[in-house]
Amino acid sequence: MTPGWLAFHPDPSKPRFRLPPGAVDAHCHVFGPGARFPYAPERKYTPCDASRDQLFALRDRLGVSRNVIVQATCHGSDNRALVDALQHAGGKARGVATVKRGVTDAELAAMHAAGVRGTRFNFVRRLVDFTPKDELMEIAQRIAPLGWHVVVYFEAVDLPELWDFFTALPTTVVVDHMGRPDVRKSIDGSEFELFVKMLREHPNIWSKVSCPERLSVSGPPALHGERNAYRDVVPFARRIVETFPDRVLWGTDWPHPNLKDHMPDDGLLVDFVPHIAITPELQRKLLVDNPMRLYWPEETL
Ligand code: 0GY
Repeated sequence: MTPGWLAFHPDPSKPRFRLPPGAVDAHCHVFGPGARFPYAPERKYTPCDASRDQLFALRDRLGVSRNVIVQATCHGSDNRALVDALQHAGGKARGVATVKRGVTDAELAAMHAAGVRGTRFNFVRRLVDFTPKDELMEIAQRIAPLGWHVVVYFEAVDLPELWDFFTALPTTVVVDHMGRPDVRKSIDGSEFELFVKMLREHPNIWSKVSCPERLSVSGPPALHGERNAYRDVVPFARRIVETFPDRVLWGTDWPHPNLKDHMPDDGLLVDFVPHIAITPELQRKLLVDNPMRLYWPEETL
């Protein structure tokens, strides 16, 4: 594991907020185990192992019903750990893979059969080397006929440069972690407004309102026992949930790669939800209806 980085919380608290039946954790990962599913040679960090069985145990502890497992950069475009997790989830997990331009139709079909429903394009410089946009567009065109979507991860300052590419994608586009706003800046400032404008003008673009623990400056609760964590992220996430209630997803981001300062208690991340989706209807859309429509459409017809 990369020195100085933390392992996931060994004993997350039981959330106070009761998730609605059928709730989906739509952003989480599996890492390795490295001895069985080696990490990619080109990776920028080495995580702690975080197995599918540990993910499924967390799911049950938090009261989540299903997972969407997202390929992380430390596994590159080798999706074997992801596919293995999907195949052992009893239908309760779907996935987002990372594919390269040379991927074959047979490989795509095999991933689809395992439960993959999207591909991820990562633009966070500390995590990946640059992939040319024409190559990514070609991949998007390959996966579109399968009904897959594209998940994009980037930093807010890079949105102006990425705007034309994102808005030209031929599929549903899901933005990780609200496009990583700088929550020290005004919610009404030009940076966050550009993100809101992108969703307003492009009804195929969705957002995950995840990762308050990464975005927060105020951090976890200072007082032991207080469960109102990451409050500086609340106005940003709440605005997205209330403006685009049918295009938002929530996830834990377990096992939280790359965190150095503190490791979130996953129970607190669940208790964050009623602060950003304040009515039962908004909660049901965020946690159940939207992820089901995107990842298990055959069950929602
Ligand atoms: C996340 C966030 C991070 C890492 C990755 O694929 C990844 O390695 O996404 C991060 O370091 O911000 O969504 O897991």
